[in-house]
Amino acid sequence: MADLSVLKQAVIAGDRTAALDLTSQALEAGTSPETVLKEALIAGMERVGALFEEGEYFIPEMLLAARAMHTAMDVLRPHFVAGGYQPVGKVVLGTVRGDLHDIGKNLVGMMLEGTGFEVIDLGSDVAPGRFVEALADSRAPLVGLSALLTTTLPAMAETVAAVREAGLTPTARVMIGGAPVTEAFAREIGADGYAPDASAAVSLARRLVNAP
Ligand code: B1M
Repeated sequence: MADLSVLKQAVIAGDRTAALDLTSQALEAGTSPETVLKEALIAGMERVGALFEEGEYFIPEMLLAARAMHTAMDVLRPHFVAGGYQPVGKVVLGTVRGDLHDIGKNLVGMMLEGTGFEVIDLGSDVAPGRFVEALADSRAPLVGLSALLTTTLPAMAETVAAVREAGLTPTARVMIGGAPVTEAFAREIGADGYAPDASAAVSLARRLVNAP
């Protein structure tokens, strides 16, 4: 198996070229895409978060790390998406208003696509009305909301309320996730479910749309 600590270090250093090469090499050496993702890329971003908290890293370093992670994810994407199960249904996905973090949301989208969902990705900083509009236009039975900041949790609650108030047909189910989100918060704001990570998001999504 490839030495994933070097790839993790490339993400931490924001070295996009090394992240790209080392991800390809790890896959070629037979390391699974899931292992590369968890043990190098996500582990690297966790370290970046810790360095930011410790005052060692600032926004530019976080941005470079995020760019390196995105580049590596582009290499991984086809491996997840190639799974290609039976079409399961549509899901509208986005990061809520005021929140620019999109790496976790993109991962969730990638895994959903890989398990047969058609993902309508609205991006980040998405206003509640935009989610409602996309649900009405697509008639998707499911919407996924991501938030990474404690300060954007109220926007998540607002979005759930907007979806409920819109009285969509079919009634859309709402799933939520992101680092500050909890099961208790999901219950509190009336979401239909919470997933702590991208693979749990897939199981939850399948359950919410009653897929076998
Ligand atoms: Co920001 N940031 N950031 N940041 N950033 C965090 C989140 C923070 C925890 C860092 C820290 O202080 N340790 C902190 C939040 C503190 C808090 O609210 N309690 C923080 C802060 C404070 C900020 C700013 C306010 C900094 C500032 O300006 N002073 C600012 C806010 C900007 C804004 O959004 N308005 C800011 C900016 C940024 C960058 C733009 C520089 C960059 C984002 C780039 C991008 O996404 N394109 C950035 C980054 C990279 C981070 C950290 C380092 C990494 C986030 C990440 O991508 N993690 C982060 C620290 C950390 O998380 N350790 C931090 C990897 C990713 C795979 O995990 O997103 O958790 P995550 O996704 C997981 C699960 O949460 C779950 O599945 C995913 C995969 O397993 N999940 C879902 C996510 N969404 C889901 C949806 C689902 C289900 C599961 O269903 C729909």
